[in-house]
Amino acid sequence: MRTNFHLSILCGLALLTASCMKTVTPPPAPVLPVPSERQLAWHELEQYAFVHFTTNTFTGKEWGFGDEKPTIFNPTEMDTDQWAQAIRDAGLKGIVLTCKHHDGFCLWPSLYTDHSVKNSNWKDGKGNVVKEVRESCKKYGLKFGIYLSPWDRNNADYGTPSYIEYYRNQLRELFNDYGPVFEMWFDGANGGDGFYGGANEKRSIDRSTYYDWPNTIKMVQQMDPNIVFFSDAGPDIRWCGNERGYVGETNWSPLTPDTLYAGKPHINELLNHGSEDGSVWLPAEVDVSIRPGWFYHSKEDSLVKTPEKLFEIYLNSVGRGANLILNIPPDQRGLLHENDVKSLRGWKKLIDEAFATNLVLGCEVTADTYRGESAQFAASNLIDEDKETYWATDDDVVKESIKFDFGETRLVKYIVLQEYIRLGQRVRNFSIDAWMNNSWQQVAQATTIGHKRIVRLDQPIETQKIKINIEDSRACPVISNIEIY
Ligand code: FUL
Repeated sequence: MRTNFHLSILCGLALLTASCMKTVTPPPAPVLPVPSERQLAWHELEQYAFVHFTTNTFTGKEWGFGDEKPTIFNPTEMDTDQWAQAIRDAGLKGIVLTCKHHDGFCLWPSLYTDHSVKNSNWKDGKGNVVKEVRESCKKYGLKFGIYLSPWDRNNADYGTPSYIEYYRNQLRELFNDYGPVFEMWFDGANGGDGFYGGANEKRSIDRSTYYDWPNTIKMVQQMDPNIVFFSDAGPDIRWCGNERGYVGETNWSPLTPDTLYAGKPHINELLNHGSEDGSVWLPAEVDVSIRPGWFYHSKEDSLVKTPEKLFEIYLNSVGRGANLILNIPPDQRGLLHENDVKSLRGWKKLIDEAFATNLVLGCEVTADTYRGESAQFAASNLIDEDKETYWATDDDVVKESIKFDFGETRLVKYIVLQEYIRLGQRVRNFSIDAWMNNSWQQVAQATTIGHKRIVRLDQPIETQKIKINIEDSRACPVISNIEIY
């Protein structure tokens, strides 16, 4: 009796296991390349501030020659809390500070040079902008990033091997005293002429070998393993190829770094679009200033970008799967100017208004097919507000539609889509239909999705149903999130 009982339990278990095995559908295989954990964390930030501040703020220049007297740096009402608060209130997630720009002037009292705040009149030479910004970032919940210009027009050794040691010593000071650092910005600008300790000459370097980047990067990674590096060509984040505030409408995060070298024809186009068959994950960052210049100049007070322009930049950067680094330069008082703060506020208001009511929450969502007909890959994952769950199709399905029914007529203007990029970037093209006059009518067409795509319809439309058609994909589509506003 006991044996029979055991036997039937065993049989039951075996049957259950067999039936479970039959219904488990494996997730899609990744389409390479895929982002690293560090890059995934960076994608989530989406937007942060750039702050350009140095002697240029006081001389009116954009590129200081390197012969500026440190005493000229003298902000009168310096308040980094004011910067951090305005930046946080605008929805930006961090600050990347120009700790040293091309003029070589250091915003912290570096032990390795006299060309710094320690020889300025500001706070009798006892001030430290890097430290103050670091502390304000902490106070306002912002990440902190470092820009340290490789080109140094002040340093007498620039162009010789000893300058590389100088540069690395400064990185050690910054990372040891002001970390953790979320992003390091290596600027590709190398103009040639400069003060260079009084030599007043033109110095050329071989960009590909002089800085010995692989070893510098290794050194920084040892100090801060979570850092991501930005430069024209990565290794973690790439430049978007312009400083006007947009990445390509088609924007692939993959790119093959071997195809990137200065002087290559159409390089900026390549940076702007990435490449579908790229060998590494190298997502784009869009760097743009709220003013015409990177540094504050009072003559540009009336030329601050409007909230509407900033909103367009947002759609053309974050809305195309890139991150946005928006420069807001402090003025001679050491404050973000009233006009800039006003624009930031207006911009945040536009974003909040545009994305106020997500119409998909609680609505009916269906896809004609989903992977293995398993709930794990059903369309409901698109609207569960969990970015770790996703809708996916069977491996041989690269063209499929998803339908949303709001149950009543609603006004639609924006559609937000996100791929589950842990498994690679896949979608090549998609279109959007709206149910109007008893039929589906195409209202938009777009190409890549990646981390995020925001489609703005030409006109807001009244409709009860929206259909998203994935038209073509490198492999079965894997979408984690859709929002409709
Ligand atoms: C450029 C620099 O030359 C500009 O001054 C600015 O810092 C910008 C972000 O990068 O390459």
